[in-house]
Amino acid sequence: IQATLIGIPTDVGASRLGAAMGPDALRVAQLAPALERLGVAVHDLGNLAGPPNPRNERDTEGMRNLAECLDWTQLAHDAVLQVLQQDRLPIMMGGDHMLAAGSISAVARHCRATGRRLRVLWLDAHSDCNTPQSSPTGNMHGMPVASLCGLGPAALAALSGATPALPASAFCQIGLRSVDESEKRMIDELGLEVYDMRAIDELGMREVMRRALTGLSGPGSSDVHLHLSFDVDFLDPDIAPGTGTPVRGGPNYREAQLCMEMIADTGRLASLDIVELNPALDVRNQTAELVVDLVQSLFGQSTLMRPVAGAVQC
Ligand code: DIR
Ligand code: MN
Ligand code: MN
Ligand code: MN
Repeated sequence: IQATLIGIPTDVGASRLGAAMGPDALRVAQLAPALERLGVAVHDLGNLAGPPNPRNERDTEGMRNLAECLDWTQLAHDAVLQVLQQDRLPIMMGGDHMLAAGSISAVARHCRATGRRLRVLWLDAHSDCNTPQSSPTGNMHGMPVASLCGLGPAALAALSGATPALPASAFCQIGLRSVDESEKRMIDELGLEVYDMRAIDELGMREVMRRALTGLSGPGSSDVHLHLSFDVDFLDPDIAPGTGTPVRGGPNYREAQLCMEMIADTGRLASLDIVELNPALDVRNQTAELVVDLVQSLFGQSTLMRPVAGAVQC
């Protein structure tokens, strides 16, 4: 595998400052060498340069910093598309989760152009499917899923060259435990596939991931592009304090490892967002180090030798 790291140092979509330092925290935690030890050839593009955070109040449409979010998502889109066209695996080092509206738009555009089927796994404590009208905060990082599904500002929703960028059925959300009332209705309306924390409690991470990854391994699945959008607040705050909107009751270390290992087993991972890491709130970079550890599992690190694309079958 050849991977390209793209630093996307923005916090214009969040309410708290600090996620803009995420890319460097991941570098300090040795993300690139960790991947290289697994045989991944890594190139670090450095950081994209976008607008600073003006910390605006909500505009009349209900959004904060829309102009800056548009700039950052366009930058992310363009950089990701270029990497995909080089047949390399882009790893987006965020930055707040709004950037996924840009990265996934590029992935959707690339899949359309190359006739691939897109599956998006969204690991998050939140559903991020608010619209400007429904959002209780106006923070754009709570809106990328709605935007990718064609809702909200047209310029943002059209980034991929088609609106919606992808069908809602392409998404699978895992780990949710903080969902606004408006988002509950939206999940229903869009028909999003969701495994919330209660599902993980009742079914276990193994069964949740087996269901989430159905159709992604074995013959007939080689045309699937699997995108992972990994919001660090997916993880329990006890192990991952370095994030802006922590919510207790998330997956523990072993559950998170199993999640990543089962994704790796499919052999279909083709692009990755790492978002909402906030070093200003972290403890001695432990969250960045944990993320690097988990990303190693995502790229095939395992205790024993394991077969790829088959281990998931029960
Ligand atoms: C809340 C929080 N649902 C919002 N969202 C967060 O502002 O829309 N997403 N923190 O990651
Ligand atoms: Mn390609
Ligand atoms: Mn979140
Ligand atoms: Mn998120």
